[in-house]
Formats: sequence, structure tokens, C-alpha cells
Amino acid sequence: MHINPVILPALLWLYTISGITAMPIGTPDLSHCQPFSNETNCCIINSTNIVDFKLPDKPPETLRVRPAAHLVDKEYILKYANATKLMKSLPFNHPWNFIQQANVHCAYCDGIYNQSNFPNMTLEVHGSWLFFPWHRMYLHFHEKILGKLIGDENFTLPFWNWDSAEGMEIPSMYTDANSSLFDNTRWKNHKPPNILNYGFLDGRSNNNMTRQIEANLRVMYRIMVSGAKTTELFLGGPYRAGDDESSSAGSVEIEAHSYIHLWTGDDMSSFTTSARDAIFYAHHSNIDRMWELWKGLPGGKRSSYNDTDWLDSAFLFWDENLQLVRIRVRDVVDTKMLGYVYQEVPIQWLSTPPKVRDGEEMSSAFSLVELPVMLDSAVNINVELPERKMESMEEVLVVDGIEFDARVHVVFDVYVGGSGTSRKAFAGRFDHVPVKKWKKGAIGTLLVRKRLVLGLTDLVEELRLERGGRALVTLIPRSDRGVMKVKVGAISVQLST
Ligand SMILES: *[C@@H]1O[C@H](CO)[C@@H](O)[C@H](O)[C@H]1NC(C)=O
Ligand SMILES: *[C@@H]1O[C@H](CO)[C@@H](O)[C@H](O)[C@H]1NC(C)=O
Ligand SMILES: *[C@@H]1O[C@H](CO)[C@@H](O)[C@H](O)[C@H]1NC(C)=O
Ligand SMILES: *[C@@H]1O[C@H](CO)[C@@H](O)[C@H](O)[C@H]1NC(C)=O
Ligand SMILES: *[C@@H]1O[C@H](CO)[C@@H](O)[C@H](O)[C@H]1NC(C)=O
Ligand SMILES: *[C@@H]1O[C@H](CO)[C@@H](O)[C@H](O)[C@H]1NC(C)=O
Ligand SMILES: *[C@@H]1O[C@H](CO)[C@@H](O)[C@H](O)[C@H]1NC(C)=O
Ligand SMILES: *[C@@H]1O[C@H](CO)[C@@H](O)[C@H](O)[C@H]1NC(C)=O
Ligand SMILES: *[C@@H]1O[C@H](CO)[C@@H](O)[C@H](O)[C@H]1NC(C)=O
Ligand SMILES: [Cu+2]
Repeated sequence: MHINPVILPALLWLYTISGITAMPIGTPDLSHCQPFSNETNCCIINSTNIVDFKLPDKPPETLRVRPAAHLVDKEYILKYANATKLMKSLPFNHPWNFIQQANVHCAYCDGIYNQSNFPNMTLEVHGSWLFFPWHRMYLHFHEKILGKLIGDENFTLPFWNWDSAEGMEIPSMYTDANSSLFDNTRWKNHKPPNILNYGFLDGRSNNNMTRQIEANLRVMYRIMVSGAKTTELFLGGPYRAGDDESSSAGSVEIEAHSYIHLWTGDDMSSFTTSARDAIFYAHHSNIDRMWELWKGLPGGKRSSYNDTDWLDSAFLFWDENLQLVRIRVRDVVDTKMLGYVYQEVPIQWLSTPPKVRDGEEMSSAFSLVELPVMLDSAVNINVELPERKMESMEEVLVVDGIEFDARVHVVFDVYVGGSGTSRKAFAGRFDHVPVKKWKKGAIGTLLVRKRLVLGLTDLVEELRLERGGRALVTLIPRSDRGVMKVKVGAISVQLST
């Protein structure tokens, strides 16, 4: 059936208010692109010739294996660097050109396109259930194009194994200044032997590497295991046609993912430019691997969404045959159907649960506030801890109505404790990667509203908090770049079945 595009929004609105159904996010209208500026035009090269992506009937007999970046040999590095170099030397307006490839990432965030069904609503693939599948699609096509350029249909991208002790520094293939895999805008002080510090949440100096690795692994355990026991906690919350962006990011996206973007710097530190650094693809390959690992972990409800609004969300990409294709989330739920798996390496974080039993001593001088509040200093908020009707219910802390300018790096930590004590346990962090490099005067021009959801059940049990009683939530803003204006609307503990 063909629906007149003029009445479509009205129809969708009727559907929405009558509660019948919402709608999946549809493919963007490439002829309505709003570039940032002449210097940053990341509109996707358009074409009216669009075909649907086709999966094979069954997975190929031999699956390609994406290797850990720190374990590959010299030959692999040369091959990958060669392929990227070829991509960088294509004519600028070729859809496979490295900058055009990077632009595709930029284009699917930042309000470059609006939703095709709701022309006044932005299209954003971060901060919701679109995050994992969209980036899987993006890497798939990038990988296939690289393979095509070097005549190796079996080429695979590497993954930055930052969740293991050996992989916590920038892998050596990215550090050779003469290589196409190098990016000279990265923070100079984060070169090897410096390692990632996504576990040092208290700001202590990172001069003890053993402790730093352990702290990182404990965060991995929380964002993969104890704090990711439901689909929404891990994959992120629903985002359908007509929704603004006030959804929630999954646990890995909001912590390790954001942190590593910011830590790597400077191209990597905003969504507009992050994919101009080849390390982006290895970073996201590991994110993609986390989705695979999460599905196989015991305990909790770790299955992907069955919601057709998720499965039928669709996007456009240029493929390895220079064809613009339309691909849906349902096409990418199984990596084997796309022909690849990940190299198996030991999972160190499975044996490193966070130490929350005793909590941390924390100032009780933080003021006790009612929400909403501007978060310009640490605050305490009283929340009710509901009784659970069933043991299988997961307690979820929901921080709602988090409002800020999307161009600013916004970070705050969340601690939870009993109401009559100053001992608190770390529950999680909100860490927002700016969509675009912050410029003076830009504040207030791209206001967004987000949600943070954190799995709480293990913490409630280990801190022996009283269900049916009250808990004290402490929010601590942590800004490393000066300006950070963020408002928090509401906090509650909800039960998820
Ligand atoms: C491509 O987009 C431009 C504007 O961004 C538009 O003028 C042009 O008609 C589009 N071409 C196709 C083939 O859609
Ligand atoms: C952008 O480019 C257009 C056409 O080349 C030009 O007319 C316009 O002044 C430029 N805008 C800025 C802000 O440079
Ligand atoms: C890389 O490219 C060079 C020249 O283009 C070629 O001679 C060499 O064999 C390539 N190496 C690999 C490992 O593909
Ligand atoms: C998206 O919608 C907003 C709000 O109506 C509008 O200002 C903006 O120009 C639109 N962007 C595009 C690319 O159509
Ligand atoms: C988009 O349009 C709808 C109805 O046309 C309106 O209710 C809504 O406020 C608009 N949203 C934005 C962000 O402009
Ligand atoms: C890719 O792998 C398949 C299956 O192992 C093999 O048949 C094919 O020859 C390989 N292609 C290349 C270019 O190596
Ligand atoms: C980069 O290449 C130049 C010229 O080929 C060479 O002089 C220089 O030593 C190389 N640098 C590194 C870090 O390999
Ligand atoms: C570093 O931390 C580890 C683990 O907490 C500890 O055993 C070790 O003594 C520390 N080393 C130094 C030099 O402080
Ligand atoms: C999806 O459906 C399967 C099979 O019915 C079920 O086991 C799983 O829990 C469902 N997933 C979600 C997120 O509801
Ligand atoms: Cu991204």
C-alpha cells in the first residue's frame, strides 16, 4: 500500500495516541541533509538507486574470525594498513573514501538528518537500543569495502581488546606515525605504556598499574554481568519513530564506550569526527564483541529485543559493490549470518566482581536536595526502595530528565547507600560523548534530554539495604573540561520483570 506522504505524519500520530502501535525508525531521507558547516559536511552521498540488503539462507561454512588487535602478526597489520591507505587515497567524493566512511557515522547523529516519518525529529543512533545494531552494520560494510580494496573477501577488522589486561593500551599497530592507522590528533599523554583508566572512578592517580587493571576489570564485570541483567540495561532503551532522544544508553555504551572515546582524543572525542581515527573501528569491534559475549552469559534475561519496532528499524549504507543498501536491525542480530565471529581470548573480568560490600566512606556534607536540580555540585537524594513481589524482579535505578547541551562532555557518578549511613557503593556513571566539538557560544543550542538506568539488585543485596525502606543516592558531577551545565529531573527505583 502506498500512503500519501502528506498524511503519513497524521496517521502515525493517530496510531501513537490510540496506543495501537508505534513505528520503527525508518531510513533517512538523504535529500534532506543539514550539514554543520562548509567545513564539516558529513551528509551521506545520495542516490535514488537503493536496494534491500539480502542475508544468505544460512551462515557460510567457514566463518571469518575478527582477531584481537594486540595479537595479530606483522602481515595482518600491513594488509590492514594497506587497505586503509587505499581508502584514504580514493577521490574525495567516492563513497568508499575514508572521510566519506567517517562521515556516515557523523551523519547518523548530531541532527544531520531528521526521521523520515517525523520530519521535525532528529535521527540519532546513540543512547538507545539502536546503538549496538547500527554500529554492527557500520563495521560490516566498512570491513567488506576494505576487503574489496585489497582483493581479500575474507578480510576482518581487528578488535581492541580493552577488556583484558594485555589490551588496555593503544594497540601497537595504531601507534606508528607513518601508518594509515595513525591519527595525530590523539592525546599525546595517552600513548603506551599508559593504559585506560575506566575503572578509577575516584580520581586517584593511576600510578599503580596492577590496581588500575583490576579496577577496570571490576567495571567490566558490573557493566557486563551484575549491572546488565536485563535487555534494556545492556542494549539500551526503546527509541521509535516520533520519539525524541530521551531514551537510555546501555551499560557498556554509557561507561567504557564513552570513556574510551574521550580518553583516546581528539578526533575520537566527539561523534562528528570519531571515525576519522582508524582505531574507532577496533574500539567498536570490541563493543560489538561485548554484545556477543553478553548474550552467552549465565543469569538474568540476556536475549535481544523481539519488538518489531527494533527489528524493523532501517538504515542506509554504501556497500562493497558501490550500491546504496537498506538494512534492518533484524538482518544483523546474528554475526554468523554476516559471516564472522570473534577470536576467543580469556575473559578476565568474569572473575572480578566489584567490591561493594563495605562501600566507600563519603562526605555526608553533600546537601540533601529535591529534584529537579542543576547538578553543579555533589548532592544527596532520598529514594524509596520498593518491595519486590518476585525474586526474579530486577531493581533498576532510573535517573530521568537529564538535560544538557549535546555538544558538552557531561559526566557524573552515581553512588547508592542506606539512608542512615555515609557508606556508599558505586552504582554507575553517566558519561556523554559530545556530538560535536564544543565551541564557545554553542551552549544551549542543542539541548537534549536523556535517561540513565542502572541495575541495582546485586548492590541492594550486598549493601543489605532494606526493601520497602529508603536509600540515599549521591550524584557527583565530574567535569574535566570546565563548563558542564546539567539538570537532573527525577530519580526512582523501579522493578523490571
Ligand atoms: C541529493 O541531495 C541533494 C541535496 O542534499 C538534492 O538536491 C539531490 O536532489 C539529491 N539527489 C538524489 C539523487 O536524491
Ligand atoms: C559556505 O559555502 C557557500 C557556497 O560555497 C558560501 O556561499 C557560504 O558563504 C559559505 N558559508 C560559510 C559560513 O563559510
Ligand atoms: C601492501 O601494499 C604494497 C604496495 O601497494 C604491496 O606491495 C604489499 O604486498 C601489500 N602488503 C600486504 C600485506 O598486503
Ligand atoms: C529537523 O527538524 C528541525 C525542527 O523542526 C529543523 O529545525 C531542522 O531544520 C530539520 N532538519 C532537517 C535536516 O530537515
Ligand atoms: C513536531 O511536530 C509536532 C506536530 O506537528 C509537534 O507537536 C512537535 O512539538 C514538534 N516537535 C519539534 C521538536 O519541533
Ligand atoms: C575466503 O575463504 C573461503 C572459505 O575459506 C575460501 O574458499 C576463499 O578462497 C577465500 N577467499 C580468498 C580471497 O582468500
Ligand atoms: C617514517 O617515514 C620516514 C620516511 O620514510 C622515515 O624517515 C621515518 O623514520 C619513519 N618514521 C617512523 C616512526 O617509522
Ligand atoms: C599496587 O596495587 C596492588 C593491588 O592493590 C598492591 O598489591 C600493590 O602493593 C600495589 N603496589 C604499589 C607499588 O603500591
Ligand atoms: C524474545 O523471545 C524469546 C523466545 O520467545 C524469549 O525467550 C525472550 O525472552 C524474548 N526476549 C525479550 C527481550 O523479551
Ligand atoms: Cu558511534
